[in-house]
Amino acid sequence: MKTIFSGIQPSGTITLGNYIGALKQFVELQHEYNCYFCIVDQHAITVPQDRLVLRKNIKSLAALYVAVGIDPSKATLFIQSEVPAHAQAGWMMQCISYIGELERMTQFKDKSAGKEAVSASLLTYPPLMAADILLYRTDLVPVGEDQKQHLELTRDLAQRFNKKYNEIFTIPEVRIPKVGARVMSLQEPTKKMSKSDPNQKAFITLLDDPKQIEKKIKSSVTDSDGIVKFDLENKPGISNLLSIYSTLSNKPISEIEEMYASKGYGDFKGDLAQVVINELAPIQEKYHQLIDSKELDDILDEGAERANKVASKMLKKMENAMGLGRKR
Ligand code: ATP
Ligand code: LTN
Repeated sequence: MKTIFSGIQPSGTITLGNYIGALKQFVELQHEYNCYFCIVDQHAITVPQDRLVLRKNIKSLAALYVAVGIDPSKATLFIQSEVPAHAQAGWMMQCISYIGELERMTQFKDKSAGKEAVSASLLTYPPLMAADILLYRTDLVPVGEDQKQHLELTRDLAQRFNKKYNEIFTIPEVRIPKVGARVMSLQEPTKKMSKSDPNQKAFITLLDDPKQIEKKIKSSVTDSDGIVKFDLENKPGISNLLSIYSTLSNKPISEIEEMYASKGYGDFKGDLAQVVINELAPIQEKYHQLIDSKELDDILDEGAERANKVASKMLKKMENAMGLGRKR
């Protein structure tokens, strides 16, 4: 059976973007692959986090993974910092990365632009991500479009290591969904929807209540021509809403365009809000059952144990290949 690895940062409550671009695919893939799903808290601290909020977000993300349908008896669900091999292997991957290639990463450029104090870890984020993936002999990494560049770098680093030291790494492939790979901000539809956006109206979280969802969709930025039509260049707002509608209702975009051919944005937005509310209702119900349960802690304990077993073996191979410590 082939192996999948993917991670989400506990940097806020996950958004409709994370759900459509990443989580929704995970649920389908868990039946065909040996899956590792990680809460990447060490990636989240590359930007400042409040200690208590981070703790809460980690648990909340774990509960959401399960609430959307990840089955912990099939997939391994764990917290990155509870498997020390990630940070250890991340250091080794940093040692074979070049500053130049890290500076070229769009996420680094976006997150550091205009900032005075940029943490070194924002630059060395991709080697840690490469370590996450390579520790599990991952074949496939399902992510949203924004992570494609990091995956290309992961492949380069793996090949570099294999050539320089020893052929120990599997070279992973990226998997990006056809529709919904890049859900856009509701307020600036040319920018991706992001859970750490300071503007709350720009994103819908999986835990928003029906009133908030309706309000955010109704006040989303569109255009003034009143025609529900997919046109990324001239109508980015409406195109984004159409993509969301399409992925959640399983209807092709053309069919939705026809449904609203003689209706205005008001009807379209009202119906879309209902589609989103209906999708999230069962997820939220499950979430509330899980969030303070012992079951959730047991799932994470077991996940960490399983992940530690696999990751520490590969770590040992990496150390042997590079000549660290004593041979054992
Ligand atoms: P942050 O705002 O803290 O940088 P984020 O919301 O961009 O976080 P991540 O935790 O970095 O989310 O990403 C988790 C997964 O969700 C990744 O696979 C990523 O590609 C995917 N993803 C993130 N944002 C979107 C989006 N707007 N559309 C589709 N997929 C997305
Ligand atoms: N960098 C990713 C999160 C992430 C990840 C990973 C995704 C960390 N490690 C390993 C896939 C595989 C992000 O910012 N979305």
